[in-house]
Amino acid sequence: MNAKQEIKALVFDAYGTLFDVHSVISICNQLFPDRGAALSQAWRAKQLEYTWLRSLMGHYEDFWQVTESALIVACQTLNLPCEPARRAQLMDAYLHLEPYPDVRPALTALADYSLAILSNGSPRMLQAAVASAGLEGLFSHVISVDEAKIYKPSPRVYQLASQKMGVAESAIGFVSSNAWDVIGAKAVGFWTCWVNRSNTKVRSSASEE
Ligand code: 2OP
Repeated sequence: MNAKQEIKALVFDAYGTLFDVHSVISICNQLFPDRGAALSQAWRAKQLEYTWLRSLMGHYEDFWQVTESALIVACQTLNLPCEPARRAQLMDAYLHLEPYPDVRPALTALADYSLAILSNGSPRMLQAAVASAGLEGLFSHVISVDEAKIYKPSPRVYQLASQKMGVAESAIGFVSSNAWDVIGAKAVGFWTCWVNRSNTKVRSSASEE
């Protein structure tokens, strides 16, 4: 069977795939002129690093706490003063991330499938982001890793989607812009779709070298 015949449910990653994590650049620039892009990059990199470290160490803290710790360290690294009032403003931006312009048309076109989100985000963060982007009602499930108390790419996270949706791994198509997330989903038997949002150049085979 091919993917089109077999896939019953489509499961989307949230941050970087549906929601643009770098939409925080404008508020970062307001607070730290001309440093917005650098802060956003450092913030996201630390955020992901901390999820992987926490999973390996077996010390789960939810994504809100991880995101705040990452912000503090990113600011320190860039020598940007980030007292509690500024920190609160920046953290609040994470609840109102902009959706990519293709998200609503794509989800609407795929409405014949069961659609879900599977994300590192805490339930409160995901609810806020979905509501702020006007995407409420489009998903049958919004699933947070918080139920498994471990981050992607742990197999337990992807299996959570299969369990919650009542759909076999082999009947799920997983969509993410994060290549490592796609690889994690593939490892448990999902069909996968990598959304190359950063226009990364890829070679399809060694023979092209
Ligand atoms: C997410 O789980 C990996 O940040 C990404 O939403």
